[in-house]
Amino acid sequence: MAGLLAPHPPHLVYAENPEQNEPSSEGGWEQLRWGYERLRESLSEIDYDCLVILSPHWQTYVGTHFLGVENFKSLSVDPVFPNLFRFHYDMKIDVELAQAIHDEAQGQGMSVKMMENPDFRVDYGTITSCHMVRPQWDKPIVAISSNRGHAYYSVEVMQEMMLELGRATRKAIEDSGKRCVLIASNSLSHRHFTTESAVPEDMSVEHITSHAMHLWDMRIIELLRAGKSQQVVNEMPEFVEQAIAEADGGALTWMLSAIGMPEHGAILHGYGTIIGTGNAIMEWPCHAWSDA
Ligand code: 2X7
Ligand code: FE2
Repeated sequence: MAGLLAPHPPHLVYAENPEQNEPSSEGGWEQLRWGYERLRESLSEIDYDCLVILSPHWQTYVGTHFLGVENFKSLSVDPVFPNLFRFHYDMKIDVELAQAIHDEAQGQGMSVKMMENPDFRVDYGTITSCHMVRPQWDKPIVAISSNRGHAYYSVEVMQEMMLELGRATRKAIEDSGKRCVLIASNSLSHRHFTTESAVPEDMSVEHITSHAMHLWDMRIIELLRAGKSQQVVNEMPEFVEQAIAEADGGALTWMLSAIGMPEHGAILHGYGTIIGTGNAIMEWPCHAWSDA
């Protein structure tokens, strides 16, 4: 098992110019794309069966949902950046593992549901992170929604639910015997510009929105590099409130819980901003830890 923080701004796919994406670019956001390159290199050394991902852009307001159809194939258009992301995806789902995590979470009293509509359009967060982690699209995926508990309760309640979902995920994966890479798909600080430059990939205008956002990003990265996962979870309410952090969707807390709230330091593969938001690419190579 390995855990990843793998952010999903569609700009990264746009800048890569894969054949599945309709718009074309002159590149951009290289610091982050080189970070993803280093992550892919690191993952190429391990053999795994499946990607398990939680995306804050699949928003379900009644419980946590799991994609529950073997194959999803369609066009995904980013609602905010249709000029950057019109991506033709063809995705295999590990329905068996999705169902097992669903059942385990249900057994723990969580509100959960399998999403069995074959015409459902998969969100761009799931697609972007999966593409950047594994552009070959040859691994089955378990995709988990964000139940937005912070919106109608609080960040604290959302965290508790994600800790429980993480434990259920871990138990179901262990029982399945499958080797999984778990992806928290989110940016860190998430205050973004409200206008776009004429050339979106013009890097002369790319920077963090404010010093305060930079300080929060660096704090979270240093804590994770130092193995202080529990402290990050403890500080999440302040981080979410002050940095409008995209970890509000629960992905980071879920992933840290699923890999056992590690005290081992994470590897930082890259950091960069995208329309002012802070994004870190990080890896927790649990498979290499003797106590894992
Ligand atoms: O979804 C995103 C994001 N999280 C950050 C920046 C830009 C676009 O999309
Ligand atoms: Fe996002």
